[in-house]
Amino acid sequence: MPPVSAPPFPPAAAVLAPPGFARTRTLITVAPTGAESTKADVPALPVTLEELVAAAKACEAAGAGLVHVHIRDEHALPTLDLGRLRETVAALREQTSMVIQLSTGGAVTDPYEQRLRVLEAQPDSCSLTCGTVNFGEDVFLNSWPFIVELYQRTQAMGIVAEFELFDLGHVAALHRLLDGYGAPAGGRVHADLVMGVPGGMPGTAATLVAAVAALPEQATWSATGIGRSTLPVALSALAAGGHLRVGLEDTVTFARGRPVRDNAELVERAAALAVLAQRPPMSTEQAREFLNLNPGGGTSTSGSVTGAPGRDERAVEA
Ligand code: KMH
Ligand code: ZN
Repeated sequence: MPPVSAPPFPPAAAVLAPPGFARTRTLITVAPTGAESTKADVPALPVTLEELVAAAKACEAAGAGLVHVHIRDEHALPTLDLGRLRETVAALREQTSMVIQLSTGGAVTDPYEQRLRVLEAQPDSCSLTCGTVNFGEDVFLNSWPFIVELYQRTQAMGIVAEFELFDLGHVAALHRLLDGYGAPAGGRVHADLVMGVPGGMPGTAATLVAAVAALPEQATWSATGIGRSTLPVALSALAAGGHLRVGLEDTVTFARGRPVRDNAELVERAAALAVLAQRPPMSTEQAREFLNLNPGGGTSTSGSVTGAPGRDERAVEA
């Protein structure tokens, strides 16, 4: 179990400014599986390691720079089994060059302790949801103590936290987290607006603009629209200078009455939109640089639990 006390990370005001190409390129994240759809309902869903790696490779070729990973067990049900997670990270590292982000959200039924232990699989990045939200018929629980515990562990382990924001209240919680506990590992504050969940903020242009306006000043962000809000959110995000997340976790219908062929189809569409917006997809190398990740793993500004640098050792841009 990793220690829970964080090394001295800089205050939130000292987060890194994004590199110049963050304005001219689009980070495309693919979320290929999720925890909600069943293989029976969505046959294109990658549920085995082989299917997941094949999907990731196809999505990388189509322009995705980051893969947000949920895994399934031998019955294709969501699992946070640590052995499987480690195997998954190793396979994705070997066969792709994408940034590997493990979900710490898991399924709504997953206990906090298992969600914390996901970090032990040593991904480049992990999702960190900044509050509780009604989630269809369910509740996706993220208490403040859990959020803080998870955040401090990411800092101590040099894992880049991506802040998942399902509601405007979660944006306020992100400020509270940064003010209280400093910048994330890597120094980049990167958030993902998850819009259109029944119970969360709606997937509309007006809501996206309000959420973006409320983000911390230096934050970069992507957006994803669940279900039929996919296209309005993607188009709004590009218009507002943001990045994109797509995938079968969020969208199973490509157009009215037409199921998504596979994850790569969604990435291809996102990449085409990004090209139209004259902000083509980032390469995987650029995605790593964007998040301040070393090519060989770990962050440039933090690393081991004992060796994480203090504020003065970090390259903090004005
Ligand atoms: N499956 C949802 C309950 C995340 O990956 O961090 C949570 C989720 C968020 O998908
Ligand atoms: Zn997820």
